[in-house]
Amino acid sequence: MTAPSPPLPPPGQAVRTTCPYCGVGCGVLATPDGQGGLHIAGDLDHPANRGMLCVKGMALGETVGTEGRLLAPRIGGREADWDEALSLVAERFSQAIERHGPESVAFYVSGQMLTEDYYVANKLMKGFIGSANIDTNSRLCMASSVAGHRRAFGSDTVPGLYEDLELADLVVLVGSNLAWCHPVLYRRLAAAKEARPEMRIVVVDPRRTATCDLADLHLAVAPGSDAVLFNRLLAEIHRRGATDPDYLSHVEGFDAALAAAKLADGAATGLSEADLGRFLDLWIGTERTVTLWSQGVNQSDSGTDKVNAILNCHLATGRIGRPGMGPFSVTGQPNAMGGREVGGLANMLACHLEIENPAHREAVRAFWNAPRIAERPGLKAVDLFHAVEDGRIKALWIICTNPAVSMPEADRVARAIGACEFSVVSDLFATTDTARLAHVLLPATGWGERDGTVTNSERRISRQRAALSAPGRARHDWRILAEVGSRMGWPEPFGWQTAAEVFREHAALSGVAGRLGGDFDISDLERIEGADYDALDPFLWPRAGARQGGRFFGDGRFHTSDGRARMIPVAPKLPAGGAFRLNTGRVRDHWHTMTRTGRSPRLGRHLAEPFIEIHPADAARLGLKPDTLAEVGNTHGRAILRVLVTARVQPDQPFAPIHWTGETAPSGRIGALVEAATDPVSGQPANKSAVVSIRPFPAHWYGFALSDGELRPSCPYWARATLPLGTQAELAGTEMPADWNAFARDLFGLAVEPVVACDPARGLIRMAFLQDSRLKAALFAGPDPVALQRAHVATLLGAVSDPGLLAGRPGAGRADEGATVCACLGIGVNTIARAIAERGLITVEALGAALGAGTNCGSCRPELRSLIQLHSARCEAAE
Ligand SMILES: Nc1nc2c(c(=O)[nH]1)N[C@H]1C(S)=C(S)[C@@H](COP(=O)(O)OP(=O)(O)OC[C@H]3O[C@@H](n4cnc5c(=O)[nH]c(N)nc54)[C@H](O)[C@@H]3O)O[C@H]1N2
Ligand SMILES: Nc1nc2c(c(=O)[nH]1)N[C@H]1C(S)=C(S)[C@@H](COP(=O)(O)OP(=O)(O)OC[C@H]3O[C@@H](n4cnc5c(=O)[nH]c(N)nc54)[C@H](O)[C@@H]3O)O[C@H]1N2
Ligand code: SF4
Ligand SMILES: [Mo]
Repeated sequence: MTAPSPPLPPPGQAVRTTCPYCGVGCGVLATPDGQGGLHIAGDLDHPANRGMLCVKGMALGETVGTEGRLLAPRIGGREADWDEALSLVAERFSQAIERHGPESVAFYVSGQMLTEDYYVANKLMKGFIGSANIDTNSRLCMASSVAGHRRAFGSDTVPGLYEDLELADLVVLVGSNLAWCHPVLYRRLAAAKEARPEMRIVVVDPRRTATCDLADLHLAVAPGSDAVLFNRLLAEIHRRGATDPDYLSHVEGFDAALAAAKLADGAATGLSEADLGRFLDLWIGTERTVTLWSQGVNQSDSGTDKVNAILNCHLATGRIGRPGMGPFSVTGQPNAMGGREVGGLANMLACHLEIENPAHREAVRAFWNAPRIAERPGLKAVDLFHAVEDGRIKALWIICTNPAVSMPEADRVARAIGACEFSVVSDLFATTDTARLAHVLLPATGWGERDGTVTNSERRISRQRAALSAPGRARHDWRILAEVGSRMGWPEPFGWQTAAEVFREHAALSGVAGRLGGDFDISDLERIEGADYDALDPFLWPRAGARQGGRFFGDGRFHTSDGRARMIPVAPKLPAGGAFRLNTGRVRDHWHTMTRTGRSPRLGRHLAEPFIEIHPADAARLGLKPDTLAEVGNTHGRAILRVLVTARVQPDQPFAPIHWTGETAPSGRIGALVEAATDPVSGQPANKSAVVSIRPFPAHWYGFALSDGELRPSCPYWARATLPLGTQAELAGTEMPADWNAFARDLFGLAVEPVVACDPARGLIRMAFLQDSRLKAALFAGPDPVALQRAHVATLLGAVSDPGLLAGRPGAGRADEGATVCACLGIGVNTIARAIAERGLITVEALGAALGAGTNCGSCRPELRSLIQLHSARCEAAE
């Protein structure tokens, strides 16, 4: 049943595939090592990355394999065979539909599914079940960009290409931490600026991120004020006579948009007149301008307006769809774009067609030869889980996403899933916070095993190909969905045998859309043979025809009823001040809920526990000391986070990363703190602004533990990370354990006696568990945050016990690395700082030549640059 197509390669032969993480969509060469693992390299021939990979891509080999995988279906916790599981799912969905109608069931899917998977899910729900209750985690991610594009262009079209970033004279990054979230695109931008130093880069972000490192100007705007900034820009474009009258003949709504823009009060951005003026001069004075944005724009209760405020400026100046200029929404997930192409959102049909349009509905229904078609938009993510909570949804199927962590009001969402009459989860793991709540678990094949297509941020479709066989009884997501569709009574429409057949049908449907005037048309592939599909090279859509070079809208033709674009009047909505507004986002080396990146020791080295960045003035006022713990809470939830005091964030605007879960740090789940407020147009939640209160967590002790086996912490705070030969954990509690020996035995599940070193005067406990004089486990604890060279101690696991072990420091003559900066080569901050200060290495290249740092994947290059700035400045000051 799960025979992959094409056949798997022999060991040693590379498979060309695509990275499963961010929307850059880098080409990867994956070479099976013959033992279930993969060697990874960048694909020199892939146009997105030309051989480069970031650290997450480089570490892909550490995240595959069968360890910890869900290998067979489970029903109510017991293993079941596929036949039983699929029949049960089909029966319970059919039963709910029969008794309560098609709106009583829902799918919640993901921008990390392949296009083929997504296509099948959408066809089953919208065409055959006849409801549009299929929504996706793209609602939390791209929905405001989709809505903004549709309002302005009449279609959800990204006009530009990656090369526009390289061709531009000005790149404005709005609410995007490109250096960490789209690292290869960032490196392309950095290389372009190096080649043409006159190129200018502006970062608009309340926080000083690693991306600012490349910026000529960082605008630390007041949170949520982006629309004010772009309204101010539009008014100034007009005042200076910088509009493009020819282009404006293709645009409706200029006057109304301008009238709204003129009301903008630049002061609301919180920027100085000088900075604001510099930005206006740069933007208005530079024709080749790309404005790129991401979640700082989308994840807002006025995200769609922010998007349109940006689009208005590009439309007014005609800077769109030509080389080196245009608005550019970069997508987060590897197939966010493919999901939009198949119509995976509850308010879209397929191939960018509109659910509200009867002609579109009928065309899709007829193509599918479906008994019915969803008549109106379905429930968007937040509303969908509310409907699960109040029992309107009787059967729920969650595929390739972890909403019990990633949804706003995550505790509430988890309770709703747990209480649903019938819930199904398809995942790689049984242990995710969401999977643990489901009645039925279905084992899916993951990256490296699955086979299909994805579309990146610049509309480039690439193949993901299998290099490993499916573990256990895991099956491809599309096939699982098709089997359920067949069993629900539609064997013929769901009877595909290969992913290529699904792709052909999708391509053919896009031709129907194209004939209705749609932008997405790849119908020249509707008859692609299996072998050609297997060999398909990455390609851009549109593939041919009038849209030369793959850009849209340079010609002023849009997909609206009259072919003209729309400028939208935007009245900025500003958040109320006063409270702490918790900003949330990503770190360099982890992916979302860490179900895969959490398995890689290399990726755990950079940042190993949940934290909160807080401004020094706030920290002083709250009595929060560096490295202690803070308790962050509101009516929705509560979290305990490590305190990182830094002026990178503004006062009252702390930041916390989103990656930790019940599996890795149960008190670090940030989604639990975010209120489910949504944008009125797109339904996207405002994930960047949780109103919280903060206070010191009353820890009486802190600990650090490592083990070559299991770690079973039971204290109020713990955070776990994977080591090359085991696991480490940060620990803390409000009451000192009465018996440390008993505590350690429970923690490690070990019966052997530890070697103990205590320092009663300072209340320090140090324990090592040895076997054949090799270190099996160790615990360090005391009343203050544990000061210890963690990277060093981790190397001692499994080694013959080192005399320096219980001191927690390297022995004489061994350098102390400090926190890891270059994860690929394991080079720490102290080594780098010393090289800068003592050896006068003041370029990233010099550090690379001397230490190797930054020479592998390059993800740490922005941090290397900051360290150079910091330490060379210190040297100068000391001179
Ligand atoms: N390493 C890594 N890379 C990833 C991911 C990952 O999990 N890990 N996930 C991928 C996915 S799905 C996505 S969607 C992308 C997200 O990519 P990004 O959007 O670049 O990342 P975020 O960290 O979510 O947020 C970006 C920035 O928005 C800023 N911000 C907050 N509020 C505002 C505001 O009001 N205005 C402005 N202008 N900025 C604001 C934050 O300070 C933050 O630095 O990353 C993708 N790439
Ligand atoms: N507060 C806050 N919340 C946020 C955000 C934020 O910035 N702040 N960002 C939001 C954004 S932009 C996004 S995209 C979401 C991401 O949030 P999620 O989608 O919930 O996060 P992931 O960890 O990517 O979840 C993917 C799941 O799919 C599983 N999986 C991986 N591969 C496969 C496969 O091939 N098949 C199947 N069936 N399963 C697979 C993984 O094990 C994992 O459980 O989070 C959102 N939530
Ligand atoms: S930039 Fe990194 S995470 Fe994104 S696709 Fe490329 S290798 Fe993967
Ligand atoms: Mo995302």
